Amino acid sequence: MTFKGVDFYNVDSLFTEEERAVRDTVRRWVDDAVMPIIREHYLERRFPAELIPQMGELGMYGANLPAEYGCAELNNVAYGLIMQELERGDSGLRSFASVQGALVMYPIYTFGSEEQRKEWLPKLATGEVIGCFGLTEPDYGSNPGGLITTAREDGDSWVLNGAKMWITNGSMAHVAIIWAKTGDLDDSRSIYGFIVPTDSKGFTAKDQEGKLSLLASDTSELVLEDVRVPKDAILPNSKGLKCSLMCLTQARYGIAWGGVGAAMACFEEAVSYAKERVMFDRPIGGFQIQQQRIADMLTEITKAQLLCVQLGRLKDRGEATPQQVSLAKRNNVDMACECARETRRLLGASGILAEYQAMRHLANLESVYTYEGTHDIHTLILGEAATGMSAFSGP
Ligand code: TGC
Ligand code: FAD
Repeated sequence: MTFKGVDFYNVDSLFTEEERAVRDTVRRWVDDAVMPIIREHYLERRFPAELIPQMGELGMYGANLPAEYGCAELNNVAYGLIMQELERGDSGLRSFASVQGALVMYPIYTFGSEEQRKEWLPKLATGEVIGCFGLTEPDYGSNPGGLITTAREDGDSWVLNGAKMWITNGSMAHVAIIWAKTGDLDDSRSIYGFIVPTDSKGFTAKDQEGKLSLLASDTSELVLEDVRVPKDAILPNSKGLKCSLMCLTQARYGIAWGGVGAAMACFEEAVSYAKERVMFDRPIGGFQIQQQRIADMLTEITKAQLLCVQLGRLKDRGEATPQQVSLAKRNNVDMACECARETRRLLGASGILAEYQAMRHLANLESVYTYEGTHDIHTLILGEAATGMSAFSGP
């Protein structure tokens, strides 16, 4: 059955014809190619790698980057709608595209040399090359400025040492963007991004075992032991923590849209089940408690949709701030978690089955709540924006 969307406020009328066409193409593809297989992949803990080339053909990787590098050169609203539809299918799919586009292609495009752009972007755009982004370390999650992976110059090479944790696409990737310090470990201004082929000697990736979330996604630990890369592997304009945080802003923007997609999938499931499931001689959708659940979901999804459109328009005008992106990521992922949780509850015992979507989305969204800046970190970012006082470090 084709997904019709949740659109209580005619948000559709805020999109251009091209934006709607992009959304509808991805929507159909998710219905046809993802929905029939995602449950099986999730239960078997496998990312649906067979979809990677199709996503490339449809222009889903780095879709807001220029056509001269093989990208779709869409505006940010159309890009966001792609993320929305992918996450309606599964957060793992949106994660894959987010990492490839916002965390691998964006830094190469923004901080790389022209040679690096020409070498990597076209192959990343088709999915022929898969990338991952290594910022988080075992002891540096919310505070990446403290990272201790090092890159030291040695003749014509850089030599990298360190470990990265929780890396999406880590075991599948052909290339990793590794953030490392080139100078004093106390100085986050010495951080640079490096393009590291994953078949380099000394580079290992190990699957993160025991996950109960994002099962249809590859999450890995990376270890770099004297990994030697040529001098020109450094992204020349990536100096300082700020550059890695700029990448996060791109990914967080897509996640804000993705949250809407996951919430819409849950809402549709809740309404459909509420109409069909009969208890006490009537469909449960006729009971006030279930209607409250549905009304709350509809309200929050509608607010989140409007937030995304305005954020996208601001981003297209070059006016969106990282703090505005934080607000949308924080709100929309939390909102999606609530929708998934309430749908799961509305479904009663059926809600714990993989046959329905709610529990899968709920489990996934618990990761989305944590990655790309935990909900708490975005709270502090907004607190600082509002008060001018940073609560990150103590007195
Ligand atoms: P702070 O002093 O605040 O900032 C350093 C410089 O960076 C600027 N800045 C940003 N610029 C662009 N975008 C952002 N989001 C920015 N945030 C900060 C800032 O203005 C400053 O610039 P300047 O010119 O003054 O030097 O740095 P801090 O060390 O105090 O850290 C701030 C904090 C805590 C907000 C930051 O570290 C943070 O965002 N932490 C959360 C870490 C995080 O989100 N990690 C994500 C890892 S990647 C991931 O999770 C991928 S999931 C993939 C998937 O599957 O989808
Ligand atoms: P911690 O930073 O240890 O936080 C633990 C708790 O303390 C949280 O509740 C947090 O909100 C809270 N906390 C921390 N600091 C403060 C504070 N100042 N005030 C109040 N509370 C605070 N990283 C990558 O680099 N690349 C990836 O591709 C990637 N993919 C991921 C995929 C998955 C499935 C997951 C789960 C994570 C991924 N990450 C990735 C890592 C992710 O970004 C981190 O998990 C996240 O930034 C939080 O770091 P942490 O888990 O170390 O938590």
